[in-house]
Amino acid sequence: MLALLFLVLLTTSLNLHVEAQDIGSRIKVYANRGDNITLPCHLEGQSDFSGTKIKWTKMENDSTETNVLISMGFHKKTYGNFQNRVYLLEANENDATLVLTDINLKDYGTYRCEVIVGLNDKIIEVDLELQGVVFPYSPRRGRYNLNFHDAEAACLEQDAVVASFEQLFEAWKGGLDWCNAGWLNDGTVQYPINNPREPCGGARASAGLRNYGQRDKSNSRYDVFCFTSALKGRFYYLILPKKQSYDEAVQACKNDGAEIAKVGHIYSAWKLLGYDRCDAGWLADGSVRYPISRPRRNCSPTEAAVRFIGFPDKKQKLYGVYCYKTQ
Ligand SMILES: *[C@@H]1O[C@H](CO)[C@@H](O)[C@H](O)[C@H]1NC(C)=O
Ligand SMILES: CC(=O)N[C@H]1CO[C@H](CO)[C@@H](O)[C@@H]1O
Repeated sequence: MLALLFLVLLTTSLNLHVEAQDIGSRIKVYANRGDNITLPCHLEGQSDFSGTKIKWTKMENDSTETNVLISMGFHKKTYGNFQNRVYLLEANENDATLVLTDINLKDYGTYRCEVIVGLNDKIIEVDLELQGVVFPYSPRRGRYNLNFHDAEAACLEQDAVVASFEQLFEAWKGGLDWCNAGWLNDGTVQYPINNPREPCGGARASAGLRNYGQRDKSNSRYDVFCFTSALKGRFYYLILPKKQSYDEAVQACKNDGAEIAKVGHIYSAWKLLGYDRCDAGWLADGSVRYPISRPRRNCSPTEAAVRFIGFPDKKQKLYGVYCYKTQ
């Protein structure tokens, strides 16, 4: 209904400065990493766009805008990491739809299509959501050791980015329960609780996200919630005749034409591909984990999860290894 109203406004009041600020009617587009997608922007009732200016921008978390593509008739320019990855579909003369190719994790967010015809300025917003998985992360040196910048680097090293509030909220709705606080990409520190209990914000508190609010990005130290999406390559457990030390594990993957897998890889394979393997294996950060999709005796009996053994002594020859092969 509101969407309809907005279109009516657009078509009947060409002299008004109209902004599509109604969140309820905002367009959402869902994608996986690596996909090519279109971000729709049609302006009904508009006479053709030739000679008009079309400007696509992305809203950043600090509410600034960065340029994606600007088109003035035949002149088109693309910007930053969108360079050579975006173009206008131009399906018809009212179409300002953007094609975005080879989606990556940082493409997540809100895009704004602005069409300027003479003195009129039309804006449509589109949310690009990535299908993926949120996972809590703390490094070898232990819990609550990451300032915001460390947290960004830690997720990147695991083939992930720092999760947004919306991504953590979705993960919480999907059952994520984690009692250590972690950074989100808006600079807040939060944690998701589905089973309220005393050490995690109180047994009587309702289930939800516990929010510590904005924290000092340089001086406050927490864990982090990372987000990753579909894999382009292949994640697998390497079958070997014996258990490995960490260095042997790294070499074994190399010998197989692969690399030792990252924490983001194991979560993505587990969540999005249902990967299940009851063998503890080394990962690139020196942790040992195994992914269980079908809970059973001796293999995470109570829940589907990526089980965490810890960060053992790297010389111990007690584990297998998970590898990742880019295809
Ligand atoms: C996406 O588009 C690019 C360039 O237009 C093309 O080379 C590629 O094959 C497409 N990828 C997919 C997954 O369709
Ligand atoms: C102001 C601010 O918080 N900017 C951050 C937006 O998100 C990117 C990616 O996570 C960070 O690099 C910026 O620091």
